[in-house]
Amino acid sequence: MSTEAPVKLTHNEVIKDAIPTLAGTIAATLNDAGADHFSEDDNQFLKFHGSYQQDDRDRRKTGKKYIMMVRSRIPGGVMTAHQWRVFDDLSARYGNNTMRVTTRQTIQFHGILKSNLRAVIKAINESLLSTLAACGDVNRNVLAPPTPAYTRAREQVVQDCRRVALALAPQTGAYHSIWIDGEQVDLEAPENKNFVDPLYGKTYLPRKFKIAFAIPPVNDLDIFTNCLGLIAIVENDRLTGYNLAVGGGMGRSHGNEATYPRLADVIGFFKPEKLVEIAKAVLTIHRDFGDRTDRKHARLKYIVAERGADWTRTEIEKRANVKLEPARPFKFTTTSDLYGWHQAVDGKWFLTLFVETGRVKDAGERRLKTALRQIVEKFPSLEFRLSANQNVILANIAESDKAGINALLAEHGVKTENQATALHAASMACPALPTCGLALAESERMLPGLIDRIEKLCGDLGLGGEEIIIRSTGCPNGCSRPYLAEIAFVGKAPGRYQVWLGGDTAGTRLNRIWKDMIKEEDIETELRPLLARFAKERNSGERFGDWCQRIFLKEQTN
Ligand code: SRM
Ligand code: SF4
Repeated sequence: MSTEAPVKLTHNEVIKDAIPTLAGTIAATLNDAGADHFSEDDNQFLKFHGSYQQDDRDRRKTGKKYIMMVRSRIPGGVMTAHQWRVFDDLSARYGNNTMRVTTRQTIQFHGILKSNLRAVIKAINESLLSTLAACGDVNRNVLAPPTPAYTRAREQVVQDCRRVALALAPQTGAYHSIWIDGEQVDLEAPENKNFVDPLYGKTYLPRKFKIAFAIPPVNDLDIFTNCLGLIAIVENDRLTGYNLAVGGGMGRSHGNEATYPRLADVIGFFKPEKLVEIAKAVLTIHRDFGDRTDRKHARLKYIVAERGADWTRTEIEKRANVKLEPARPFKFTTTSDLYGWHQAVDGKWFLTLFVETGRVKDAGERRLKTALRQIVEKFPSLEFRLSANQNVILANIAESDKAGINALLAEHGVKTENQATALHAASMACPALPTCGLALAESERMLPGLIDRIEKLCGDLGLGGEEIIIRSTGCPNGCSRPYLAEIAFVGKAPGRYQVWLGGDTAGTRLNRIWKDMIKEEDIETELRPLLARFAKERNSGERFGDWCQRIFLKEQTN
């Protein structure tokens, strides 16, 4: 008789096992005009379909007002002008007339009513994009370098990104039944009850899984924060293969030391032919070894941290039937986007537009949303690329179209040069309030004003124009990847933040906590002496994050 205590699986595992098609009763609830929201279990299934049930937290005093968030899946963040136009229509017709470019190169709609959810998801599918697996315990949107400036090898890397996204997509037919055909899946039919996804199995992954591709020296998608990072090794403009990085992630919880941000380990090199096998090997390691008893300990990063890089390498080699070569040399130097107009390697032009906190909207004189709408109508062959820094890149532009695009942007108050000050241009914020149910403090609505104040402080101290990467989140989950920033504000309670210091400009170093609970209005007072010391003591050209790491944080530890 076994003496081992029975394993208690999380509720998410129990419901996936019971309904492996992930259909839940979503379609039945959609078809019930009297129901204003989904059950808690269906809410979990909805995530796999790319939607979250939220409520407007600004309006809670008068009772919960349910709204839906819809997240699309856009491998590499590449959209046609037509797809942008469809998304623009959907946001105006069914959402809150904004489109939010996310830190994983997708677009989120907020404020959709349950009664319009099917129309939105159906239209996204008809535009030949999807929402399937945008969220949930599966592989999420796969990131790829959006900037076409540097090497022709980018095209191959984007193809590889699409190949991996397709190979790791879940196979359930429920998505089609619910959103396209509008039918409730018969949960008792044996083919549905016994459905087993060929890759994921019956219960999918223990938690989300994330992949990104990067081409050194540009790390504009923070590759080391992904479960699986693929670092392209390019020689003479040709892709020779990928260095493999495994086990990154940002999420942590306040007061739970067993949860922590972690950068991925680089464990070897392989040729592009083995890409899909390698990706499947890493994903199935997560599937088979991930902790299904505790969702706070269920990400791949904990397997890699606890079992070690050598174990992980051996397991990947066994599963993919490949011998990994030693990792090839590479160096990242920047995480930023190239703002403004630039010429790509193929001679075409591209324009990177700054989007504050990723929110594409019309705001006062700067009517970015309308400008982009008019641009897609007049220039239907250009391409959109969403950056993981929450910006929009217009690409594949002929020299002769530049003037017309500039004119439309100028008419709507959108600049193409000096679009934002150095601090704004290098900042990111997660949405937090009022839509995110997990937010403990403001982020998107707070950060731009705070940056104005820090900018003034920098000016007073002789640091005007200095670039410092600043990121904020409304809770410790890390959606804007704050633990890589030079300064991060992580929400702890309403109006109060932890402050983290010491990330680098290449996205290769985690920062460390400095203060645990600062009131938002006290942030400048707290930062002033530190920035003043930095201005006086820095080495020539030294960045704030590097100085913090070299001097200040060391003093704090001693
Ligand atoms: Fe995130 C959950 C927004 C990128 C770590 N994230 C959420 C939810 C869905 C809240 C929820 O579960 O109820 C947020 C929806 C807010 C809203 O109102 O829209 C949310 N995450 C976002 C976005 C929109 C932030 C943004 O500013 O763009 C990003 C959407 C990405 C996408 O298009 O797929 C987003 N989230 C990230 C990233 C960054 C990345 O992947 O590069 C991270 C850190 C990396 C990582 O995964 O470790 C991240 N989000 C989390 C976590 C913590 C996971 C963990 O390991 O503990 C949660 C909470 C959870 O999963 O339980 C979360
Ligand atoms: Fe919500 Fe926290 Fe993510 Fe911000 S970091 S969007 S508050 S889960």
